[in-house]
Parts: sequence; C-alpha cells; structure tokens
Amino acid sequence: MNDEQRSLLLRSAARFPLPEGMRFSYGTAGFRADALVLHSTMFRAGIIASLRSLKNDGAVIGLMVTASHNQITDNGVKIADPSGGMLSQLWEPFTDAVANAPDADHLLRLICDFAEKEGISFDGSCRAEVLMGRDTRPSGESLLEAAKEGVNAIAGSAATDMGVLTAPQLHWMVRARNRGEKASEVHYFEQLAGSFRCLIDLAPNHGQKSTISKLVVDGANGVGAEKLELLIKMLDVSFIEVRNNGKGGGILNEGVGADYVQKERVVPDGFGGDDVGIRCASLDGDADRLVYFMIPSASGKDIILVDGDKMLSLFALFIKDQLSVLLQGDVKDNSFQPRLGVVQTAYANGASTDYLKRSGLEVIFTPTGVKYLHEKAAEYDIGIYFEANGHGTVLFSKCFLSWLEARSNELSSNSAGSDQQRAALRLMAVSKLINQAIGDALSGLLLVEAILFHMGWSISQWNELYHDLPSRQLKVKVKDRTAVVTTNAETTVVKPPGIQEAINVVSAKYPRGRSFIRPSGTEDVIRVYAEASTKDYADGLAKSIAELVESYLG
Ligand code: G16
Repeated sequence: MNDEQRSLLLRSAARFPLPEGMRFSYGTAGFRADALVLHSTMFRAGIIASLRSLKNDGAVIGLMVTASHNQITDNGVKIADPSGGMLSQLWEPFTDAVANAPDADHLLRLICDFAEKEGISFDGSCRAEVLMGRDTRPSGESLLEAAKEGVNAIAGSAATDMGVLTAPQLHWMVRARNRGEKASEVHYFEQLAGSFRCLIDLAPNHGQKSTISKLVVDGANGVGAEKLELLIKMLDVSFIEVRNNGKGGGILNEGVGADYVQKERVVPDGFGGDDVGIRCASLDGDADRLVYFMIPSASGKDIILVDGDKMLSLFALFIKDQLSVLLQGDVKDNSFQPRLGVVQTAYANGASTDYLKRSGLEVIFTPTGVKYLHEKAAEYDIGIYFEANGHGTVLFSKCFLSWLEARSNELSSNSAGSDQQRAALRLMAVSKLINQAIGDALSGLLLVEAILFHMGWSISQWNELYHDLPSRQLKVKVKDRTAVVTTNAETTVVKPPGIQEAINVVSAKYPRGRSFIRPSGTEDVIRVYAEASTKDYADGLAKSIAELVESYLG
C-alpha cells in the first residue's frame, strides 16, 4: 500500500471505532449481533470483501446485510466467495481479527501483513468489486452504507448496491457474474420460472397442471414474501398464496417464519383453522431456509412438520429415479457412473438417515452450517445437502453436467421423446432450478412443488416417506457459550470435562434416546437437541440435558 492508500484507510477506519468492550466472532454464517453495535463490523466486512476480490484477481464478491432468522433488532453480514458459496473458511481467523482490531492503526497493520502473506497487491493491476444486498430489517440501510465505506476504503474498489434481496439471490448473482452470465434479479426469476415450467411440462400428468392444489406460504414478514410475490407474477400461477408479507403490521420472524415453525412446531401467526389439511410452507428472514407443514386440526396449535430432512429425501428419491432411468438399457458410454451423495448434520432426524441409507444412498455428516455441508456435497457428481432446519440445496458437478448435456444431445437425435431423454431433460432442469450457490427457499419451494406434481403426491403422501422420531430442541442461555467445545460433527462435547459422560448416561435412560449440545454460531445460546421413541420422552430428555447444561455452565 502506498502512503495515499494507507491514509485513505486510516481516515475511513477512524470514523468506525470498535464499540467499547465488544468482541465479535465470525460464527456459523458470518457476524451477527444487535444492530446498534455493528457499524464497525460492517465497515470491516466491506474491507474483507474488497481484499477477497483482489485476492481473486478482481472476481466479484458478495456482501449481504442480514441476520436471517434472528430477531428484528439484530443484524449481521454474510460474505459470498467468487463461487457464490460462503467465504472460504481459511479467511475466517483473519476476518475475526479484523473485526476486533482495537483501532485504525492496528487494523492497517493487520491488513498490510495479511496482504503481504497472501500476495494481495494494491498496485492497481486489478480492481475489487463487491455486490451488496440487504434484507428488510430497518437497520439494513445504514449498515449497508457502513459496509460500502469499508469497500471504498480500499482504494480503487467498487461497491454495487443491489438493494433489497434475499440472501440466495445475492449469492446467485455473484456466481452468475463470475461465470460471465446474466446476473440481474429478472434473470434470476427467469431462470427459476423457466426451469420450473420445464419440469411441469415433463411430468407424466402435465395435462393436469391447472389442478395443482393450493399452497400457502408464510413469508416470515421478510424479504422472501416480497420476492415470492414477484416470482408468482412471473410464473403466472394462481395456486400459491403468500401470507405474512410484512405489509399487515407483522414483525419479522416474530411468531412466524421457518425457524419458528421448525423449532416451536406450532401454527405461525396468520394461519389457523381454515388451513387444516392444506399444504403450507414457511420461509425464514432472508429466504435461505424453507420448511413445509400441515395443520391437522382446527382446535390445536400443533402442526405436522415436513422439514429439511424430508425435502432432502424427496429430492434424493426423484434424482435417483431419474438417474436410474437415464442409465438403464443401451447406454453407449456407460463407463460414467455418477456418484450421488447426501450430507446431513447431527440435527437430522434418525429416521431420515435410516430411510436414506435403506434407499442405498451414501450419507455423510458435517458440523452445523451450510459452509461445511456445501463443501462436502461438492465432492459428489450430485451432492444433496440439507439441514433439518430447511437450509440446503443440490449441487451438480461440472463434469456431470457436461456428461448430461452430451447424453441429452445424443438422446434427442437418436431417441427423442423416450423416457431416457425426458429423464435427462428433467435433471438438466433441476440443475437450473435449484440454486447452485447456496440453499435457497424460493428455488427449493419450486422444486418441491414440481416433484410433488410429477409424483402426483399430496403433502401427506410425501410426509409418509418415513416417520420422524419425536424430537425437541431447546436453547439455554449461559455465561459463556464458548466454554462448550465439540467434536465428531458436534455429537461429542470435549469441554467442559464430564458433561458428555453425563449426557450419555441420561440419554441411555430413554428408548432410542439421542441428544447433543452445541454452542450456537448465530445466537448467544447453547442449543440442545434430543430425540427419543415418544414425544414425552424427547421432551423429557431435552429438559434433562438443558438442566445439565445449566448445572455445568451456569
Ligand atoms: C445459519 C446457517 C445455518 C445454520 C443456522 C443456525 O442460518 O446458515 O447453516 O443452521 O444459522 O446456526 P446455529 O445453530 O449455529 O445458530 P441462517 O438461516 O440463520 O443464516
């Protein structure tokens, strides 16, 4: 950095001092905290995004201002790498250090040292570019401005404000830009709508498309509702109704949204007795998570949850079927056997894992956080990953897609209209519909709808794929959540000593009892998960484990 560049950085950084006594930590999906204390973090995240772009020869980087499922007063930031996926984990320690640098001088020193180590040059040979978006939180606008200043503090960098977006839209745009593809919101909607229509037209019962039954979507009073309404217009369909779109005075994520529905398992606001038996779905605050649910009776608050594990199972079943049709019979080049794999976390219901394994699928586990699942899924030709909370997608390798395209061309000239050709076209449409950058509630929703239509299934038939083991999740507020350290994809606690043994003893008392604890990376709590053979057992086990956490961590 030359003197001019240094003084620009110092001057800008001085305007965003670190709040007294605060420590920020890069968590499961970036930084998250009360919006009031986040201006310095946002400014510094802008710097990180610029540096990341310079490191990648000026490739576009994404910066999304969102706290997703957290309460409305929180905010946060997610950074998207050139692939559209989450920021490389290798940069997390540096990002943490930058967020906590005590003053402008320390910050400058950190950046210069890191740039030297990473071979990042400020000689103007390439220009950093950062695409920015935000969700609908009231704090978003001013925090985005702070992030913009961070980008501009690295001389020559360009920040492009894309306005209010879902997080997956921004990730999709980053990927598209870096692939030299059209990357506007309209192009995003066109790609989703086009590939959805294609799947519907390829369904065996496509003549009945006007009979698709009603779907009611809870938009969490957030950005997903607004964007889904636009997508519905583009699709020109009438079977999707959006509720909780934030226009009726509802508050973001309060008594609504995918996180609430999945964790509390109760009817969200805006839904009730009139929705009994109807297919319902819920998005989260930045529309990267999706769960489905049904209201079984008008009198109670309970729902039947159809979660991320069920979505994973539905997608895996459909893709496996299409692959086997495609690979059957007289295949000219049958040397290529695509590897299909699924990725879950410890939160996956035990019954889902059993079902997937019984279906002959390879199942692997990672810690919580799409950054881990995505990385694993990318090792397969087709990698399907989902967290139980509804965050996930399906990744298709470059090599598989080239093979598929060649195979599809071959089939269209030799056996147009055959089952095999239709299977190839369906898989190509899935690869365009489902977001290749990150989990995306809107694209996931259209894929669920297309597959249910293809199968001729109701939500109840889908739910019958397997029966969930009853489970329960709790949050425990403790003095210091970092005191809990886990291993084995978060299924074993190594610190504090003794607590894992105590968890094992308690879990063993319950038929099919399984439980684990882990520190949340998005909220200041310890999360408790428990499952067992009955609802009462699962509730009892979760409560006992929460008490253990309190007794060990206070
Ligand atoms: C983020 C991550 C998810 C993770 C969730 C909860 O979701 O992207 O992978 O499951 O946080 O994480 P934790 O249990 O560590 O709080 P979102 O939708 O909030 O961005």
